[in-house]
Amino acid sequence: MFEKLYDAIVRHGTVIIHRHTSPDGDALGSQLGLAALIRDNFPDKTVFTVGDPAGRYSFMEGSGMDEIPDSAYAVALAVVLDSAERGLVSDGRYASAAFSVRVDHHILCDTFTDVEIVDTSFESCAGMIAAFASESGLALGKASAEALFTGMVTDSGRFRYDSVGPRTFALASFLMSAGVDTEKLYRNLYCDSLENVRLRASFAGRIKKYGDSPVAYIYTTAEELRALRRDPFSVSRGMVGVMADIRGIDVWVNFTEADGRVLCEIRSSRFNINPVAVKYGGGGHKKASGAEVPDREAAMAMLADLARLAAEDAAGADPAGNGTDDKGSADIVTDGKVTADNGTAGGSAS
Ligand SMILES: [Mn+2]
Repeated sequence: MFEKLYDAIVRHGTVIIHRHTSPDGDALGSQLGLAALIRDNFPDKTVFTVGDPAGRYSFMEGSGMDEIPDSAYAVALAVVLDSAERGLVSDGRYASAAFSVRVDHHILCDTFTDVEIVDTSFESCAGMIAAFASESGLALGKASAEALFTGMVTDSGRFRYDSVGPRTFALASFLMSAGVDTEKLYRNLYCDSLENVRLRASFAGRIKKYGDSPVAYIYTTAEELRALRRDPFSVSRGMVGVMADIRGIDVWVNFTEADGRVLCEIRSSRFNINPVAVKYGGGGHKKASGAEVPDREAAMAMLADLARLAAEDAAGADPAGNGTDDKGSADIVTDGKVTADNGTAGGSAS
């Protein structure tokens, strides 16, 4: 499925690699992994990686981005990775490249490059680049393998999510045989500041159960948020995980009052909670979605909807609705057609 990417790389002397803004482990992993892969296999090519800073993933080798002039795009191939929509791409100059290819694993909702390689059955974009390396018979170096492995392990929730299958482990095995130092990687990925651990502990103490339902929540008022001296996003997204992995809790929501609204981060270990997020104007994934509601009353109404959904779905045979769209096979689109958007709004996890 990657012939067009391979051909495009062969045909261009300069390759500029983009990914989404505020990069996560997969955005950077696929970007740095592909850059190293091209450098290793096509030493005569000039490869640039561009975008906003790597943030907490700055420990990754080569994560300092390149500054390049606009003129570099005139004869270049731009590769856009892990980005579902054009507005999410860091550095919009990819659009001025001589040719462009996108590789992504999100539900197709926008087409904006000359060649689009989108396959939602992959757990990560890095996994797609690993498959590209494997299918194309490219030599895989340690730097490339470590970056790609970082993307796979982070976007798969440490190989736990539904999207993980035999292919995930086959590709992880392929990467590990190039010498991935997992001990060093996990030390960088899975460690937190004492301050954050204390904050999580205080949030754990505030978990509430919604009646007799398997729904839990934490509600942080605007006043409480001010006292924490944290930005709303880091509390909303950063603290939702304290409610994960609790026996008897299948759905959980972290509510955070900010700027006159209530941010809602919704998660489930079993059910497709996405329709509830969509009902409240948000979106995201089946088991991880987000929304914003006007007030506490609306937040409580959302909990009632989630409790109802959990009760109904638990009675059904297919709790997560896995029989349908999640296992989509390869969508390779080369023209301008856009398929239906299943909802990536709402600022939820990617
Ligand atoms: Mn991704």
